[in-house]
Amino acid sequence: MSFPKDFLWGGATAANQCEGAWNEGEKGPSTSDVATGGSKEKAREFTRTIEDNLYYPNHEAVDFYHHYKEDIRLFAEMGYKCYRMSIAWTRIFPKGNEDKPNELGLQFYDNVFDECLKYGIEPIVSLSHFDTPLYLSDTYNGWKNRGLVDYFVKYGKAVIDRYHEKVKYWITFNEINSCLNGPFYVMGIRTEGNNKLQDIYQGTHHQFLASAKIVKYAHTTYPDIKVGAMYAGIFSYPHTCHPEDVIACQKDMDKQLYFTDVMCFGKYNDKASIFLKMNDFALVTYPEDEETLLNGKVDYLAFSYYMTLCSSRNKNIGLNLVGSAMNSEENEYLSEKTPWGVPLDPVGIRYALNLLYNRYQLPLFVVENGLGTYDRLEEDGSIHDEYRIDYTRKHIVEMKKAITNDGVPVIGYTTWSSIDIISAGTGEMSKRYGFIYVDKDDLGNGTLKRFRKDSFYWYKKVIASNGEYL
Ligand code: P53
Repeated sequence: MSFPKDFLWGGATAANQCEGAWNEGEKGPSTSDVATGGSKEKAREFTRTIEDNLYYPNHEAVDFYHHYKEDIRLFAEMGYKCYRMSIAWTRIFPKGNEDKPNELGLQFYDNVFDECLKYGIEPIVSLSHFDTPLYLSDTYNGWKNRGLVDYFVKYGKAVIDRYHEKVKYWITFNEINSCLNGPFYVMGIRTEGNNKLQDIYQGTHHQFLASAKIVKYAHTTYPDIKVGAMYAGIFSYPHTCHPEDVIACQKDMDKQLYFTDVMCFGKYNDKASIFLKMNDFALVTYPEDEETLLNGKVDYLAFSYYMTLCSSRNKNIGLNLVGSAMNSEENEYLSEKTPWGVPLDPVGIRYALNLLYNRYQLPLFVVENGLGTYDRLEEDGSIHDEYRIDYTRKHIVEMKKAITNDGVPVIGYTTWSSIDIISAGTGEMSKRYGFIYVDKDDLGNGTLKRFRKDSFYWYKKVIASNGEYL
């Protein structure tokens, strides 16, 4: 048994982490433009304004904005069937609330999509990936304000109207549950202390509405379009078979899956409602919200997979701001960790696929999976990243079992990332995920020249054989 014939192999990036050109083409600043450089020891800071003496790695990133032709040519050389990317809201509506979209921004993505389609690469597009317009954050405290629903829907309609013939698969919000670890970065909400969780849940209520309205619009206007939700891959095992550890694990998972529950089921089911009540979160909702949610159920569920965690009755797991596990118990059966402390667990992707399918019965799309680590550029321009090949191979093997042995429908697989980009968690370049190396360091120095890693040639064979060669 093997992968479906039309399986979508490819790679992924996000606008804020690869495009650069943060103030070109009339683009406005977003939350990621006020994120400073950090490291695994030091979290990134989010400044109020852009300060002259600070380094903001996303401003130039790897300059995909000026290199997209070269980069997409390399993706095509790898044989990509699809390329997952995001549109920067602030290229289309620089402040987020303008009357008319910015034609320069629209033209840029037309160029990118045309370049992809020229090679038969299907674009998979997220509307929001950690880049709320800074103006909306400053003026309304971001998604905490219900006003953002209409602004986002307007933006979503504008790009779907423009690109519906070029883009079939859409994702409304990247990693809907990642708001829990970074409300400002993810949803433009500045919040601290007692109100923090309340604000986050209120903000996501608004995101659910915006997503549902876009789903409904897409379905009624362009029946071929598929709109997905996306889950930040937090998958936990019970640390022991102590019954209370097993319950703690279920609770930890429910807490993360709360967000996709609403988007996939189209309502706050009993689990979600009880969760809100138990935590004393009082959401401000309008009577019509119920119908809005019900009419905007997503068509598929995309997710990222990097690791598994372990829950126990003593701790509450989560993710920390640098993108590694927080409060997880150690898993004694997993021996390897990345230098950033991410435990490697290829079997976990099979677990994840089964878990999500059992809960939602929706087609799944693995839109992020990859190894973030140090690479060395050799003098002859080669990069021998056999560790990345090994990592990816093992994950694909397990994904294949989920498809062929367990009967989980999977639309496709996109590695994180296609090309080296700025790390979301730390702002580093040296935490490299790409199959294409970019000559740039953590301080922003480098030629931006691109080099094919060994994994590039390996992945090309995997795609060409539809996952038979691994
Ligand atoms: P970085 C944390 C945990 C899991 C996924 O992360 C996460 C995060 C965010 O820190 O986000 C996704 O770059 C995200 C990407 C991000 C990627 O994981 O922190 O969708 O934007 O780059 C990897 O190592």
